[in-house]
Amino acid sequence: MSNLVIFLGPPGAGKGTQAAKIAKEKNFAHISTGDMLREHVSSGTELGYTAKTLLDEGKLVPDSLVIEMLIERLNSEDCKNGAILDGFPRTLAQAESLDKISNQFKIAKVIVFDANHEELVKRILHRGETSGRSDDTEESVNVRLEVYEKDTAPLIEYYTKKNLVVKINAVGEVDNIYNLISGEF
Ligand code: B4P
Repeated sequence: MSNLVIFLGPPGAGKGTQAAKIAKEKNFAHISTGDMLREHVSSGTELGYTAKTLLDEGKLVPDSLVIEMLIERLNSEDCKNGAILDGFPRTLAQAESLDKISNQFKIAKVIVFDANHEELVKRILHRGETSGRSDDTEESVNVRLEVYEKDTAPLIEYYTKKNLVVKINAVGEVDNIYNLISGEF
């Protein structure tokens, strides 16, 4: 059975930054649902077509589509060693879908990234200056943060009840935060 480590936290908290480093170091697959959706948009698939406007507006892509995409990805060979889920689950329905495949995958830990609102807005708008990401804009950032509070933050309690949560302070030097997370693997 492969281990899954979930990175949970608001947009801009640094989940993607840390997941890329840790996955390489620990030989885990790095699964970013945000990256996967952006790839669908750029390659013009049907899913990408549906996702495009939602991504731009900072809204979530429908659960059924993201769940199907994720489950298919988890069946890849490189997930046998374990995987970091960066940005999934983002809703209760997504979390429950993961529980349903607990015969194949075990959630080892849920790392919760904690960062204040001002820091998140600052990082996202700063990235927007160079990223070309259509959702790194002032209009979208507030929607993304609201969606996080409403749909995703309740998952902290969901996983706390399962005794899986480790909270880390995600404000500070990237390397210091990396050391905190690395110690949890
Ligand atoms: P994501 O791609 O997951 O984007 P994110 O939450 O904004 O980023 P993350 O927290 O990974 O921040 P990062 O490391 O990049 O989602 C984008 C969209 O995809 C969603 O809005 C949604 O529409 C859709 N989507 C994705 N998953 C979905 C799902 N499961 N269901 C439905 N829809 C889904 O860091 C941000 C910036 O901060 C970077 O510029 C980085 O360099 C900087 N940074 C990182 N660490 C730092 C530090 N310690 N100090 C200073 N800056 C730092």
